[in-house]
Amino acid sequence: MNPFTKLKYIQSSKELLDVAFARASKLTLPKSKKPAHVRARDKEIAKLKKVNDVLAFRLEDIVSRFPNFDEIHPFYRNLADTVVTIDEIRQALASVSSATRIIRGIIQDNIRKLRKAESPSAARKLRSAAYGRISSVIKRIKPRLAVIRQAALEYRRFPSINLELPVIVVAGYPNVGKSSLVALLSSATPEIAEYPFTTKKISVGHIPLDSEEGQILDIPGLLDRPMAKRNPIEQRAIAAIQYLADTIIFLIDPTLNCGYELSSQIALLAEITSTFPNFDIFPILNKGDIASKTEIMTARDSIDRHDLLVISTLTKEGVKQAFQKVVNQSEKVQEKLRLLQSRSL
Ligand SMILES: Nc1nc2c(ncn2[C@@H]2O[C@H](COP(=O)(O)OP(=O)(O)OP(=O)(O)O)[C@@H](O)[C@H]2O)c(=O)[nH]1
Ligand SMILES: [Mg+2]
Repeated sequence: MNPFTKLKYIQSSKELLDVAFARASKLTLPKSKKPAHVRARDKEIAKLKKVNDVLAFRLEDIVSRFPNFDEIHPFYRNLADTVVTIDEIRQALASVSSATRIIRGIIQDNIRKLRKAESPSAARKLRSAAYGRISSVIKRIKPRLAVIRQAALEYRRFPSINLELPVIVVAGYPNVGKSSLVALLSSATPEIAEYPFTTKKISVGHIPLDSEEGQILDIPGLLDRPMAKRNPIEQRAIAAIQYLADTIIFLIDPTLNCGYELSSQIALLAEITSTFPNFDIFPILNKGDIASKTEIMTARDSIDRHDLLVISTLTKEGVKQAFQKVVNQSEKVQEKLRLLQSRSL
């Protein structure tokens, strides 16, 4: 499950300061017969305490809602790293923590001085000097907060994947029909379009599997290139394969309709197979409605698999049967299903 669901909307540095100062300025103290300068001191001290309560609480809350990156599932750690690198987010969170401590120090320092203020104007001046210093501390962490805000926004939207249920990942070159297949088989509603790299994020669809439940993952398209050259979007696809897949449907478009050569798609298949040698990988030919016999034959010959199934997500032909075959033949999927069934007995 997504370890980032506790993250909330994070305020900008300006919003934080505005709220803290506004709360402080609304404070009213009970009437007292103390001398004017003592009343002024009390009031300015109360304001500073309020600013401290609001800022320290909110800043600590931001930091505490992030999980420990060392303890989360490696899939989510890798996924997070593709948005904002974990080093960067850690440094940003550390800056926020140290800003909280600095603000506390400023406030304590000024409260001490305020206790000795001898006139209302001296008290006001001290309080306003503290506001100035606090503002500059918060402004200094503005870029760090911006990084944290962006991360929180995206991390929260990560798919929630239940690793106790079987996971079937649909991989392949861009534009071969991965999202179309996932949409056809499951509850997911991924975007489908005639251009490559439509899918930029992983989405999960739920699907009934032999009276249990399975998950089918739509992932971004991959190009045939070395791992080090892969962009963050492709890295998400790799993370899903590496850490989540019980089995992989490798979709191939033998028609060139996707805009990529068959040979490149096959090279990618070979690369995925050699990178993940213990994985079940099922190549399937899509776009059977427009593929010629020669194209299908050439694809089967090139992979040296003459039983390679042909489907069409457009006409739905062969889709259900191919999927069932994958489920039946995948050892890891069957293992998880057996475990689920034995538990529900
Ligand atoms: N003729 C035909 N077109 C298909 C079939 N499956 C998908 N398409 C079309 O191929 C294009 C790409 O489909 P998507 O499902 O978005 O492909 P994708 O692999 O998810 O693409 P990316 O997310 O960009 O990697 C769309 O225009 C689909 O309508 C099929 O079986 N037959
Ligand atoms: Mg897609």
